Amino acid sequence: MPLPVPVLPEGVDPAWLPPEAFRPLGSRRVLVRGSGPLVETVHGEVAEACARFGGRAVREDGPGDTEYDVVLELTDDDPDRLEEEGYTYLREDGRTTVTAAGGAGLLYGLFHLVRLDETAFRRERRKEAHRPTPALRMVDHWDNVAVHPVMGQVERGYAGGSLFWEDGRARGDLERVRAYGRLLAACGINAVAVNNVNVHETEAHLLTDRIGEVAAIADALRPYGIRTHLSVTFAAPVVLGGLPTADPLDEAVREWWAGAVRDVYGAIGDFGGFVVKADSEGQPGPFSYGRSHADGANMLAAALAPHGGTVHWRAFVYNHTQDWRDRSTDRARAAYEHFAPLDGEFAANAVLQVKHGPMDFQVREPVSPVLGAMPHTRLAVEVQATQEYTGQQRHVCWLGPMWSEALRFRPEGERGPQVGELADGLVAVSNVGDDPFWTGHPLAQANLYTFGRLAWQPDADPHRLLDEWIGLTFGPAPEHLAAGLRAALSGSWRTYEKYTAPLGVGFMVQPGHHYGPSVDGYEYSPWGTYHFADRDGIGVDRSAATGTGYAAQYGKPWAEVYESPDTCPDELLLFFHHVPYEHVLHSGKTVIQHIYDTHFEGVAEVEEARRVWAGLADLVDPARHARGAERYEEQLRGAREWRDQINSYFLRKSGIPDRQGRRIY
Ligand code: GCV
Repeated sequence: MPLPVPVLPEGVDPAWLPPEAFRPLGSRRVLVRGSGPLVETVHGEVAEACARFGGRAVREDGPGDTEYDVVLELTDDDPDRLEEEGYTYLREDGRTTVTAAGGAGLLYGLFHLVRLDETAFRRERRKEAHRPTPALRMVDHWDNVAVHPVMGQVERGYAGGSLFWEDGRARGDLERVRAYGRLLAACGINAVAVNNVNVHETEAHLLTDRIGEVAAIADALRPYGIRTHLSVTFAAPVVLGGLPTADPLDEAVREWWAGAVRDVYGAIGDFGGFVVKADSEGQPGPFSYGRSHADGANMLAAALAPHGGTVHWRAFVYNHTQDWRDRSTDRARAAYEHFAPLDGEFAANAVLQVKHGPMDFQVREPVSPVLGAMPHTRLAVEVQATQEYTGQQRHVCWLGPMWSEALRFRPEGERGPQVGELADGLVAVSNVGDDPFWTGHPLAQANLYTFGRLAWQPDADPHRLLDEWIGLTFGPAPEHLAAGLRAALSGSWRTYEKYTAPLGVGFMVQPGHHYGPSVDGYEYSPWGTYHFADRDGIGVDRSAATGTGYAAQYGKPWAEVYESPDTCPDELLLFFHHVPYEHVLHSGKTVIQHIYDTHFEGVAEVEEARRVWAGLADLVDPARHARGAERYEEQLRGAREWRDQINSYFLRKSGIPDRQGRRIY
C-alpha cells in the first residue's frame, strides 16, 4: 500500500518540498518496482504527484503497459555497490531510470529527480551512481520535553516550540513530524536525536518508562529512512535505576545499561543509539569515578553493540568554571587535551562528536585540531544550524560556506585528506521548531537544507546547494528572484562576521542569551572566552612560543602557519595572536582600520540585502515575504548596534581615529 504523503497543517510552509516541485515527475507515467516499507513511501510520493499533475503511477509491472517515462526500481543484485542508501540515475531512450539496492536509496533517488526538475526527463544522461560520503547524517534537537525555566522548550531554539514535545509530553499528532522527516530525507539526513543533550530530570525518563513516546516519534520518522536517537544522562543508573553509582566499570552499572538498552530495542527495533554530553557544562560523566571518556563511551557502546546501535559521545569538554585571571588555561585547548590521548581506545560503535571549531560555534573559528589528531577513532563533525551566535534566525546568516570551509580543511596540509573525508558522520544542531516557517526566518531554511546536502557530500560546492534550495523552494522562478535570493544569502555569513566580533576573536555577545553585542560580556567570566583588549592591542596569544600553546595542537603545516602573525590568515589573526591595533594585516590595512571598515561595510551590506528583499515582494509568497521583511528590520537595527558598540569601544580603547572620519560614538 502506498504511504500517503504527510498533510501539512493549515498555514505551514512546505519549505523545499512544495507540491509544485513534483510537477515534472507527476505529469508522467511512472513505474515503481520493488517491495518494502520505504518503497511504499516512494510509491505514495509518486501516486500523490501523479494524482495532482495528471500522470500515471504504476506499481510493479502494469498489465500490458511497458511504456513508462520513469522507472524507480529496487534490484536484488548490487553491481554498483550502492548498498542501502545509494542509487543510480540514468536517462536513456527517452526513459529515466532510478535504481537502488535498498529502500532508502530509492527514496533518495526519487528526491534526486525532484531536484533535477524537468532536466531529469529531457536530456539523455549516462548512468551516474550516487552514494553518501558519511554514513551518519544527523540532526540533534536540543528540545526539552518540559519547558525549562531558563532555556525554555528548545534550548537555543529560535523557531517556536518543539516539533516533538508539548505540555511535558510527546505531541499526540505527529503528522508534522512525518512532514519533517520527509524534508530531512529530501536533503539526505538519516538520523534525528529528539531531545536536548542537557538531559534534565523529565527527559531522563525517556530512556525507560517514557520510551513509548520516543517510539511514537520513531514510527513517524522511519518511513523516511530516519533512525531515532536519544540523548541520555550518564547518571541514568543512579537517577533512574536507583544504583549507588554510575561508574562505567562497575558490573551492576553495566548490567543496568544492558537491560535498559534491551528494553529500548524492544520498543524501537531500529533505534539508532545515544547522544551523550558528559562532564560538560555541569552534566555528569565518568570523571566523577576517576574513569576516562573512553571508559564511559565504551560502556554504552557495549550495551548498544548487540543491537546495532551507536553512541555519539560529545567532545565538548572544558572547564566552565575557569578563573579569568588564570592565563595558563585556554578553553580552546580542552577538547584536544581530553580526547587526543584516547585515540584508538574507543569501541567500533562509538563515534566522537566534535564541534567543528575548538570553542563554540562562533562566526569564525579555526577547525578543531581534534579532527586531525584521532585517526583511529570514528569522528562526527558537529555544526550548529540553530543560529545561537550567528543572529538567532532574526539575522540572515547562511552558514553553508563556513561549514564547507571546515569540511574541506586538510589537517595534514595540501596532500592529506579533507575533514569531510575523515569524518564518519556530520551532525547539525537543528534550527527547526513548530514555527509555520519551520526556522523562524524563512531564509534560515537554507541552512538546514545545505547542511543535509553537505552531509551527503561534504565537498559539494555550497553555492550550488543554495541554488538547489532556491529552485526547490521558490519553484521555477524568474531569474530576477533567484538572483535576489542569491544576493541576500550567499555573502550573508561574511556580512554577519563583518559587523560582529572581528578577525576570529569570537564572543563579544550578551551573556546568557547570546544575542546582540556586549564587547566585554564574557571578558571576566568563568567560561573561558576572552579577547584581552587593552589600550595597545587585542587578541589571544595561542602561539607555542609565547602563548597558550594551542597552535601546537595542529600537525604540519598548520602549527607553523598559525604560530606566527606573519603567516596566520587575517581572518583568524585575533584567535591566535595578541597584536597592536596598528598591526598591518595581509590585506594592507591596520587591525583597527579593518575593524572600523568592516563594521561600516557590514551594515551597508545589510541595508542592501533588505533593499533586495523588499524588491522581491511581488515574487515571494506574501506571508513569507512579510516575515522576512520584519526580520530584516531587526537585523538592520541589530547590525547598527553591533557596529556602533564595537567601533566606539575600540576608538575609546585605542584612541586611534577612523581614517575616513566616519561617525563613531
Ligand atoms: C546544549 C553552548 C550552548 C549550550 C549548549 C552547549 C552544548 O554552550 O550555549 O546551550 O548546550 O553549547 O553544545 O552542549
